[in-house]
Amino acid sequence: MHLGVAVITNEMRHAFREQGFVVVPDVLTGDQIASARAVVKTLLEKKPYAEGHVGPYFLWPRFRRANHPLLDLYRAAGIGQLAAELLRPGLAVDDPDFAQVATTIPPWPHRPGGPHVDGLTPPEPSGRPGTFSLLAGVWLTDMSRRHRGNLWAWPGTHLRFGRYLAERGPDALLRVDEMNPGPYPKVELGEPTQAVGPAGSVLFAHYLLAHNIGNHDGATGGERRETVYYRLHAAGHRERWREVVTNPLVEFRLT
Ligand SMILES: O=C(O)CCC(=O)C(=O)O
Ligand SMILES: [Fe+2]
Repeated sequence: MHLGVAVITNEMRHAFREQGFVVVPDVLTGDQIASARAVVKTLLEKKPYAEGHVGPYFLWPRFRRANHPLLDLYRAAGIGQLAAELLRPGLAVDDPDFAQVATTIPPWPHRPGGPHVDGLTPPEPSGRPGTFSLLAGVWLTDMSRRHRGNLWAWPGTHLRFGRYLAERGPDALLRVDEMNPGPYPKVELGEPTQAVGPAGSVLFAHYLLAHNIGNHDGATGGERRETVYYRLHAAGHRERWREVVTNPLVEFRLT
């Protein structure tokens, strides 16, 4: 039986720095997966998708109370501590104040035509672009195979996007009209890949990484994809975002 003692290895840190994302298996125990799926079920019962709906369906629960079950999941699974193992020593992760419940109801054959970056449409109320340090995706359903609603990612684009912003200045991030249709800038994308791994894995992705919602080739009435995303800020990120987006590994640990 799996006991939930995942760690970030040097190889994982290397992959994250080079590719812009890494999948850490065995973060959640079987019991944690089951109780998180029950939470998702309850949230979906309160805000259901339409009968016959196929494709992506998202909820954005806010953590108004200290003990929201998805904040409890974040803490019980040690997501913040794991994420901190990717960060420079001494840099902690702020607790998130919302989650995204991302589901995909099959069949959803649509393949993304290109990627996007989060947090720009719209920016934060202050006008600051909604940058964060890294995305944590907690996988509640099996994504060992591709085409099951897996996230699509364009490896290495976090570095090329960083170079683009270093050349133009960080405020180019707010010129969304120069980044259509994504929004994502016209940097070399290369070939996309689908993030794979079993249920209970956690995907960590760099903020600048090109990514998009994946297809789900399951049958009508088949199991929906369920991911709980947390958008994580390293302590002090909002004061340092201009440095971070022009020097994309500045918050991250070397090995
Ligand atoms: O569906 C997914 O896994 C990705 C969703 C996403 O990229 C977003 O909502 O910003
Ligand atoms: Fe996104």
